[in-house]
Formats: sequence, C-alpha cells, structure tokens
Amino acid sequence: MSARTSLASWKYLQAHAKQMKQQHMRTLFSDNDNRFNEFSLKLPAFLFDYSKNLITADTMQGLFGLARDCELEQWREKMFAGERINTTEDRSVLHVALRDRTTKAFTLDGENLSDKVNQALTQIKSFTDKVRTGQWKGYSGKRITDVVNIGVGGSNLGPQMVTEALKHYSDQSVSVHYVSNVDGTQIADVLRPLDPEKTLFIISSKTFTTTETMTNAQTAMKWLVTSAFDQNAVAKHFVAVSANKENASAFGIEQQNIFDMWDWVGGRFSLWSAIGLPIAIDLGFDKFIELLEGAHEMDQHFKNAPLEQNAPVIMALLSLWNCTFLGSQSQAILPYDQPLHKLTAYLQQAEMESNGKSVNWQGEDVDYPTVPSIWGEIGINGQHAFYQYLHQSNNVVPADFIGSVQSVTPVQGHHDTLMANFFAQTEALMGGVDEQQVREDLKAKGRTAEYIDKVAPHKVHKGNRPTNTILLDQISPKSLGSLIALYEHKIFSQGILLQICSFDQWGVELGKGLANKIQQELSGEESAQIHDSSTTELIKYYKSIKAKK
Ligand code: G6Q
Repeated sequence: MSARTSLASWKYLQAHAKQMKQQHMRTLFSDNDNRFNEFSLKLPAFLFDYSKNLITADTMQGLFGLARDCELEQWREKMFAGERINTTEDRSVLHVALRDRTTKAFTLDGENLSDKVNQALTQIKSFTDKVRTGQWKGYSGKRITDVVNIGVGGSNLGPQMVTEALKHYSDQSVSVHYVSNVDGTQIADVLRPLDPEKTLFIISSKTFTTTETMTNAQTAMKWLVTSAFDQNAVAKHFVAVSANKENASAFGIEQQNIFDMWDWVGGRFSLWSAIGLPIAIDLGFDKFIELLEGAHEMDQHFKNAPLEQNAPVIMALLSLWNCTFLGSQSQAILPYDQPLHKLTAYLQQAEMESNGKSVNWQGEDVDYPTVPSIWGEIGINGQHAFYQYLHQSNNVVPADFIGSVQSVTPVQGHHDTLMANFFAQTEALMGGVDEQQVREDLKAKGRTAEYIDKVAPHKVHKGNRPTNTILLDQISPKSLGSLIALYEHKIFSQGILLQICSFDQWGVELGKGLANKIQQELSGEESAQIHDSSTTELIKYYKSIKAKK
C-alpha cells in the first residue's frame, strides 16, 4: 500500500465517496440555503463558485485533512524557499520569483534571484520600447512591423494564449505572429505576407536544441538572408530567449540579442520570463508588468491563505475528489469568453505534462487514479458539439466554466445571451431533468401517452455533474495573470497530493529522441535500428511513395 492510500484521511475519503455517490446535488442544494456561501470564494480577480460539486462540509473537511496529512503547506513553503523540489532534474521551481518585484525576495544558492529577474526585466523593457517605437531598425533602415515568435510547447503555448487573450489591450504598433509546428505549411503561411526588411524573429527555446524550433529558425534565417544578401542582417532581425547561450550564439545570434532563461523556470511555467517577450512587444512593457502583478497577487493568496480559503488548493482537492475518489477520468475546460479561446490548449499542457504520470516520488507505481485528461473548447461552440456527452453520457466529466461579467468587446445584445448560456449549463449539469418532469413537459405539449413512453427515457438528464464556475470581472492583463497562476498552483498542489513529480516531462523527452533517429532513415541513411514490423513497413511505404514523386 502506498504512503498516500494508507493515510487515515485517504481511507475516510474512500468510504465517504461511496456514501456521496448515493447523493444528488439537487438535494444538497434544496437542503442547504447557505450552500453557495459555504462553497464559494471572492478573490480580487474573480468569484470562484465550487458549490456545484458533489461535496458536503464533511467532504471538504476530509479533503483539507488529507492536504494537511500530505504536508501540502510545508511543500508550498519548500517551493517558495527554492528547495530543489524538481527532484528528478535536481532543480528548484521558482517561476513565482519571476513575478515578485520586491528586491531580495528570492535567493538561490546564495545568489539574489530577484536582482537577476529585475535585470532581465530591464533588458525586456529596453528592447520592447525600441521595437515598439521604431527605434530598432531592420537591415535596410526600416522599422519593424512584424515579430515572429518561433518556439514550441512551453516556448509557445503560454505567450500565444496570452497574446490572443489580451488582443484588445494591444495598440497594434507591431503585429505578433507565432510559429510552433515543424510542418512547413505553418511557417510558409506566416511568412508569405511579411516583408523581410521589417520582420524580427524571436527564437524561443530554453534548450536551443529542439529540432522543430531549430528547423523553423533555419528556414527563417534563409528567408531573411535570401532577401538581404547579407549574413550581417541576422543581427538586426534575430533575437533568442534561451538558457543555452552557447547554442544560440553558435546559431548566429549576437550575444547582446540573447535573453536569459534559467533552469529554475520550467518551460510550461515560463511565460513570465523573457519567453513572454512577444507579449511585452505586443502590449507594451507596462501591461506585461500588470500581467506579472496579477500572478503575484495569486502567489500571495496561495502562499498565505489558510487551506480552507485557498482557491488553488480547493481546486486541486476537488480534482482529486472527482477523479481519484469519484472516478472521473477527464476534465473539461470551458471558457465563455472569446479571448480565452486558447486557454484549454494551454491548460492541457500545464496539467497533463505536469501530472500525467503514474509513479510516485519514490519511483513506485501508484495504486490510485491520478489526473484526468484535459479537453474542451470555447463554451458556446462546445454546446453545439460535445455538450451532449457532458449531459447524457455515462461518463461524468467535471468541468470548469470560465466567464467574465463584462466583455472587452461589448456588442449590444451579445454578452447577456452568452452568459445566459453560461449560467444555464452549470445549472442543468447539476440539476438535470428527471423522468417525471420530462413526462409532465411532454404532456403539457399535448403529446400522446404512446409517444411519451417512447421518448421520455431519452430526454432524462441525470444531472449531478460537477462544475466549478470562475467568474472574472473582465479579462485584463492583471486578471489573466491571476487566472493562470491559479491553475499553476492548483497543478502544484495536485502533484503534492498525488505524490507526483510535477516538474519533469520524461514523456516529452522520449518523443524528441525517437524522431531524431527515424529522421536519419527518412533522409535515406541506412539504419541499424530495428523497428517493429508496423513501423518498418510504414517507413518503407512512405519512402517508396516519396521516391516516385
Ligand atoms: C515544457 C516542456 C516542453 C518544452 C518544449 C520546448 O515544460 O519542457 O513543452 O517547453 O519541448 O522546449 P525548448 O524551449 O527547450 O525548445
């Protein structure tokens, strides 16, 4: 038995889950007028309502007891203190230091990290200002109009999601584009309308070894040099963000154009560092700082609020409750705010790459379900696609509904329609529609008894499907910063509760190695590699068809 499952609090929750499965949230609501007040929190950036979960005060008490047994508070302190909690890579986890602008707040191995962070911010500000004001010129003396960020995974998802979410706040003095896929179609499409004389590339790669990014960077460099007829043009059109300065300068990027990254910042937690450069260029430095301030506000909440009023902790505990104890295997992220249309993809990486693992800190197989798969879509589009499954399939999918009181782009008559759906869906997922109600409704519509008998079972919605509601006042750099940090700390807390190393990504590393070897075979080199028969034949087929073209 693993350390977690032998805890008394774990066993209590297992037994309690059996009882709770017999309950319906409808009854929990009708029995308790105070349920919303009991199970919601108001934070500066948003209202967090978790009352539509299959929980009672006893459930929450049991969950907080488990959190304490798992020493969540002590682990939280270790993270903020810079202990090397990323044990498999022997690294600290200090993305929180990136958004703490108080000096001397963080030290690591005797070094003042806050100074480093502030220096990096000064470099970001100076560069951003130059590009945005047109002081930075391309090889022919023209100002930069377009910035293309080349990077993948953590070096793409965060910055791109934020750029999309905060489009409304951009003055469009420079257009920012993203290239992440090694599929040449993407870079070709992005570059087609651009003018090399006015385009600046940011090569974002912590390791500066990622094949996809290097391939795209080479293509971009060729594109530029072909236009400039001069390799020296690279200095005016390429900057890099990397922890590997050697590789970045070997690639041809000038030392002064390389922005630092550190091994205590994980890729998927790095948008707050110079990896966020495209965000700062798009919005201006001051708004980038507001994003950091929003995240810092959430860091302070996570660090200081008691577990019982701690939003990220509660979210992690509910995920554990819904998945590990009640048996859900996936979780939907459903933003009802168009600017957040890339949030689900971002959170997919954040949670699944962090906690999608099955051995504990000691490297032993865990004997309990860990985290769900994350999926979703902008809410309204989802309603007309997969919500059928959310309402009536026999898999219960807990969902986070994220919306805003005010739209950043108000168009008369639209926002209330959007939000009416937002509220209606969580109500329906919770309450459902029972057979008696269905029959009464059909009868009121004058349907025959025969028709009612035939159709009624299909129209029953069992309800009892858990949702969290996160209601922002409005999307802004600050509220978005808080929202992202909320999920980051949820993910950290989940990892502690489940005893999972949240900050490595060996599954991603495996893929990087595998493709490199096969690529040599595809380019014609004989390989000593022996594949399974399926892979061998697929490669053979690919090469034979390619040879005929
Ligand atoms: C994130 C992961 C992964 C990484 C990419 C890109 O936490 O480590 O998504 O960000 O593989 O890596 P580089 O930034 O090193 O190119």
